[in-house]
Amino acid sequence: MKLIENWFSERYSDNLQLSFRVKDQLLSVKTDFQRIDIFDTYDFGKLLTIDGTVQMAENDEYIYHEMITMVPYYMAEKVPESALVIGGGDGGAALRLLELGLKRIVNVEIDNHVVELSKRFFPEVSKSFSNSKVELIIGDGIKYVSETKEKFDMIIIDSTDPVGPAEGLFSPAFYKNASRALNKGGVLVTQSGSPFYQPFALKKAKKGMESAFSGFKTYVAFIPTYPSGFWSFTMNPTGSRKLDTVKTGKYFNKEILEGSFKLPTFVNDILRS
Ligand code: AG3
Repeated sequence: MKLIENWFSERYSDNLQLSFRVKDQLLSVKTDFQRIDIFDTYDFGKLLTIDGTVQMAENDEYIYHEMITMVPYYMAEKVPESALVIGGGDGGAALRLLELGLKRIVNVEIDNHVVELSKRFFPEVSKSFSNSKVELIIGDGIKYVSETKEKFDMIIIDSTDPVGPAEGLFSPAFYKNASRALNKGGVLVTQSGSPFYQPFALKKAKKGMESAFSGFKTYVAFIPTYPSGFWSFTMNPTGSRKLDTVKTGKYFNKEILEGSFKLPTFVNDILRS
């Protein structure tokens, strides 16, 4: 008989948290940047958390990773061939970009431990790093975009929440530098948090985007392991290209490409304020 039940909880507010029942805690490490934990959960498979916040679960990572890559891929004015991923140390965004046929991907992750642990515990996701089309740079994405001479068709900011190490990735200065590294007609997209629990994240992303481009576009997805289960992404506005067919993912499809830009009133209100 099992007498002890173990749970990992992410706290959303003082009065609410989401708890995952865990079989085991596989690892806990404090790096120079953050604390990383890996759990083996009953319902979502292996779970990666950073500073107590869920980053990736085996059983629903496809939603986040499809939505942060496939939507912008089809919103670009030309078929994208190159991409810069900032963050994304698990390799999940790079993996989906490879599946879309991109020829060159530069992935700048600040914390080597995220990459190493993902290789160890999430080999199916992080296998992208062994593809020769992917160049992995361990370094500061903020510094990288301010120095690089290279230009990309897509820039994907796959960051943690805008508190702590990722805060600078939501600043107007960062968006300005990043926009300089974007080819004409290209797409820059960032994860912009839970509109319900983190309206400040969405507002910051919107402001940053507006400071560097002529406006912004926000789209949403259902992600069960993230706060409120309802997540937002924000990108620069683009012209459209003619799309003959659109790949169908496990979450993404042709209807989602259009429908995910239709926002509830409370989200429009955040974006207007
Ligand atoms: N990066 C964004 C996760 C943000 C989740 N926030 C939270 N749980 N409070 C995900 C990394 C996947 N490549």
